Order: sequence, then C-alpha cells, then structure tokens
Amino acid sequence: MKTIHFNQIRISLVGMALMFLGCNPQGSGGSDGALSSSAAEKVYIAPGEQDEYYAFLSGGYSGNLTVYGLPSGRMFKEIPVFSQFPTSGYGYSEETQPMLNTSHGFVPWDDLHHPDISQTNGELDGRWIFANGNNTPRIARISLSTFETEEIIEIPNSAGNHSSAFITENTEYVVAGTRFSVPVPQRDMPINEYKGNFKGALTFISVDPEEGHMEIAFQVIMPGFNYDLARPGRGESHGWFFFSTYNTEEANTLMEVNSSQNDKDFIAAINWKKVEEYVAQGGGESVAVNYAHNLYDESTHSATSTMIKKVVTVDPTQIPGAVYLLPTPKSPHGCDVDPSGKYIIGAGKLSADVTVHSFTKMTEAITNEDFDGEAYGIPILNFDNVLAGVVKSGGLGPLHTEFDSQGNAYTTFFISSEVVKWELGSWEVVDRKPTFYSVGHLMIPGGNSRKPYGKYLVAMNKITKDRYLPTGPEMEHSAQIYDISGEKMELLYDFPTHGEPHYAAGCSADLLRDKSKKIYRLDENNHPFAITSPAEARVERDGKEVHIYMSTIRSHFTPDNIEGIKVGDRVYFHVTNHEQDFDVPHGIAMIGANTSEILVMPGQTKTIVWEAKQVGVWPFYCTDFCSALHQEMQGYIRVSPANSNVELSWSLGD
Ligand code: K7E
Ligand code: CUA
Repeated sequence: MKTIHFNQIRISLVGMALMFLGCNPQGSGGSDGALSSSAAEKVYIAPGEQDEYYAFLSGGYSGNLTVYGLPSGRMFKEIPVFSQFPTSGYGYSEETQPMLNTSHGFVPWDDLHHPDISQTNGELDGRWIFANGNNTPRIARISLSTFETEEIIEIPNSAGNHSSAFITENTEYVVAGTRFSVPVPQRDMPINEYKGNFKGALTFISVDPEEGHMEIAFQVIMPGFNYDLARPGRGESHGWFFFSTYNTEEANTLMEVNSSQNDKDFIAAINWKKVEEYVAQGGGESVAVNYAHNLYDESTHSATSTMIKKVVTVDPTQIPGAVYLLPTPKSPHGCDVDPSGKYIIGAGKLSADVTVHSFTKMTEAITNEDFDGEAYGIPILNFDNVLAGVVKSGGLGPLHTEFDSQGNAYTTFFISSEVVKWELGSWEVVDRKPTFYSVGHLMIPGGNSRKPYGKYLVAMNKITKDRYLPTGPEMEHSAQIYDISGEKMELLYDFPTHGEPHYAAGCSADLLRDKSKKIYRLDENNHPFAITSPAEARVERDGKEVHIYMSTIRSHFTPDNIEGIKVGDRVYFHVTNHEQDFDVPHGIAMIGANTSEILVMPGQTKTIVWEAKQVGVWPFYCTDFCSALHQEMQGYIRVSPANSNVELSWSLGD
C-alpha cells in the first residue's frame, strides 16, 4: 500500500474506541471530492432523458424498497413490501392486509436488508426481485413488471432472518438464513443453556419457474452459530451456497466480547444439490410448525393468507458430503462470490485483511478429507489448504465485496470509511477512495451474478453528518456514486436514500423498461366487487354492512351522494378505476376513516372500510390530482340514527 490516507492517520490517533463508532467525519469536499465539471456531466441526465440503470435500494427499518435511477441518483418510487404504506393504501386496503399476516398476527412492519434480482443461467432476467424481512422472518417477492409485492412467505424456526434473500443461478431457490440461533422447535428453556442446544436454520425456498410462487423446500438445521450473509455458487460452484457465521463460540451474553474470542469463525458451504436429492428420496423429517404464506393475485387485485403447518428439516450430519465449514478470520460479515464462481470472499469485520477461499481448493480438500476437526459432526476444512489468497488491504473493518467485469473486486471498509479496489488472483490493491462516512454495503449493477455491468458503483453510507443541510438530529442516509470504468475510481455524486439501505440490486434499464406494466386491463379484472362500467355502480345493504360498488373516471365518483347509512354500519368502498390510460390513478379518502386513503390504478379495484359512528353528512374526495376538475371530485355520505328509516339511495350523477 503506497498511499497513506488522512482517514487512517486519524484512526491510529484516536484509537480503537472511536474506530468502533465507525464515524470519521471530515470537512466536505476533501481532496477526493467530486470537484470537476466532468463528474457533474457524468451524472447529469437532461430533462426528459432517462437513466441507464435501475437501482433497488433496501429501505432497512422503513420495511420497503426504493427505486432509483443511475447515474442521476433520482428516486422514482418507494415499493411497499413489509410496511403499511398510506401513499397507496398497501397494508390498509382490504385486499392487501393479508400480505402482512404472520404466525404472530398482523405485523405491519419489518426491517428489509437484501434485495436480489431473479436470474437465468447466472444472469439477471428482470422478472422478480426478492427481499428479506429481518425481524419477523419473511421473504418477499416483488414483480418487476408491476413493481408491486406479490408474495410474502414467513420462515419458521428462524429469527433475525439476515443471511437472506439470495438466489441461485436459475432462481431454483431463494435462501433465508437465520441470524439468531434459537431453540428448534421453540420451547421454554434457560438462555444460558444456549450452547449445543440452540440451532440455526438455513432455509431453502423453491421458486416456481413460471409464476415465481415460493414454497419452503427444506431447512438445514445447523449448529447454534449466527448466520450473517450468504451468496450462491455460480459457474463451477453452482449447486453450492455459502453462509458466513459469527459467534461460533455460541456465547449468549456480552456478545460484543464473548462472540469475538475465536480467531476464526466459519463460512459454511452447503451443497444444496445433495440436500435436494436427499429430500427427494424421502430424507429429512417433516416437523410441525406454523407460518403464513401470503399471495397477491393480480387478476383479483387481492391477497390471501394461508397458514402452513409442516416443514421438512434435515440434519446435515446425515447427508454425507453436503456441508463443510471453511475457517474464516475475525467474525466475517460479508460473504461474496466472484462472477466466475471460483472465489468465496469472507470479510472479517474485526480485521484489516480480506480472506479469499478457492472453490477448487475446497473441492480438493473435501476429496482428500483434509479436515481440521469438526463442529457437531460437520467437517472443518484445513484453512491453509482452502485459502486462495489474502488481500492486505491497509483498511479497517471490511464488510462487503462486489465485482466488475474486468477481474476486479471492490470491498467496503466501515471503520476506515473507504472502498478498496483489488485484483482477483494477484490480491493486489489497485485503488482506494474515501466514502463519506462509514460505508456498509456497496452495489455494482449486475452484482451477485455472472455479468456485472461494471460502470458505476454505489456506496451506501451509514452516517451522513455534514454531507447535506442539517435536518434536525435525524439525517437520511447518504449514498455515493463512483465511476469505476477506469483504473481509478472517481467519486461523482452524493444522494440521500430513504430508511437505511443495506444491500441494493441494480440492472440495466433495458431489462425492465419495456415490460413495465402501464395499466391493468378492465376486461381482466376479476375482483369480486369490481364493476365493468359506471352504469353498474350501486349500493347494497347486507345487515350492518353496506357495500358501495363505486366507479372513478375523470373527474367523478359514481355514485357520489349516498343516503340511508346508519350509525353502526360498516361501509365498504369498493372502488374500480375505469381509466385505461397510463399514470391516471384516482384516490379516495373518507373523513374519520381509521385506515389510510387508497390509490387505485387504472383498471384496478380496491376497498377501504369506513365505520359510520356519528350522525351527519360526511364528505369524501379524490386524493390524486387527476384533472383540472380534480377538486370537484368529491361526494357525501349521509349518516342517520341507527333506528331511522331513511331509505338507502344514491346519486349516479345523471
Ligand atoms: Cu447492513 Cu447486509 Cu444487514 Cu452489512 S448488512 S451493512
Ligand atoms: Cu380523481 Cu383527483
């Protein structure tokens, strides 16, 4: 390492305590800042022009996924996934509430960390994007045609679903690895009996190749370590999956000390093809569980939730050749596989160096039974004999690695706040650039596939400080775009992100642009409360439930005035948007409603419920500025006393 950076000098002076805060503020516009006008030109997308790449950034504790354009850093959309979203009514509307059902009941929030785009032959195919809910373990599948969440499956026997949601080369499986080991099955037991008794479930969820529907194929019940990140094998290592672990000490208290005792933890290598065969031949055990499987149907515009009661678990020691442990220094966080599938990179977050394992050497060591002991019956491979190389990075706190198409790797360093570029094979550092500040994940479009695009790199930083105008104690996180097309990286631009992005996925705009859905066809609308035209609009009473079959079309609700509603009624607004024009939604909001508004897309039907609690005449209105006469798009509900005999009636506006 030739250059010494201000970053590192400062760190050596302030010592370890401050380093672990991971905060290393500098004045803005340091020597590596984006100062040149050519940097500005590289991110400038002229009015009316479009970006070259889509980027899907996880929203962390927002529970959602955000969509950006690269290189502009413009945010296009927030896709609700695990969190209720009043902007569209997701999780509030009758149709979408089942999406957030779990074995713990309705859980309207989660912590979304790792999106991954579906693949065919190891290349992004742009059909779906998967993402994990960390807190109440779930995996979601989002359509990249509608940009809507279509499916959420809960993961039993799991807790802190973090080494997720990564997919195999042909989207055969999406995996969900548990961060926290727990009693499996869950039961009442002393926490200090953790060691040897708690287990870590690595879940393989099969994905239907046509519809994308998910189903838990099997769970590998591993020793009670913490499973942190994961990547699929690809190319020659296709058929394997790799999971980083920490806390192989199996400590259960004072973790920041007790789980850092071992000099090396492991990357667990799972030969999922072997496990798949074993299960296909009747291996494994069907055990009782309870988890939700929630599916949204585009034709009925409605979700259903089904509770599932069984899962197949496998004991890895019963499947010869299926599971091995690769010793990896210093509590590895990131676990990344290069585009060729030859190298598995473990980033020991308490280290300066990055460890690279060789897949070829790993298979040789397995053949030669070159073991260095075992853990709960799982062979530990000899470290030196699986090692491909060590990157002497000169940085501190490596977390995550991505790749370009030229044989280079890029690793983020949280503590020294930088991205380090190094060469696969020689393990030599080629370049390094500061990030502002405390970078977590990074993303190169096409990362985690055989074909990264390798033009831009997005660093997702944990701390913002002085990068933007202050907005009180809370700042949005900050991302930075680097041009990586040359030998040296060039910082181009900062942009704020929403929630806390952990990982992100990106792809070329060409992959998605033309198949992005513009409207839902009315003649394909199979919602049970849809109407095919405003002429069918009506109101029906069923005991204390009142169903309004409502139409919206610029700029009118049909019906608009409804009388004969009584205190104690539950009023269902089933709103069909009869527009068939791209980007013309209508919304509806009702005074005092205990849910949000809903935004109804062209050709779609959605429902909100309003409880009539007080006598009076109560207005509703369209929430989306849909035309010059949007402000006239309104109506009233007349609510009479419970015992009144006002007849049910409505006006059709003619
Ligand atoms: Cu933030 Cu992938 Cu959850 Cu690292 S993880 S930063
Ligand atoms: Cu419809 Cu505003």
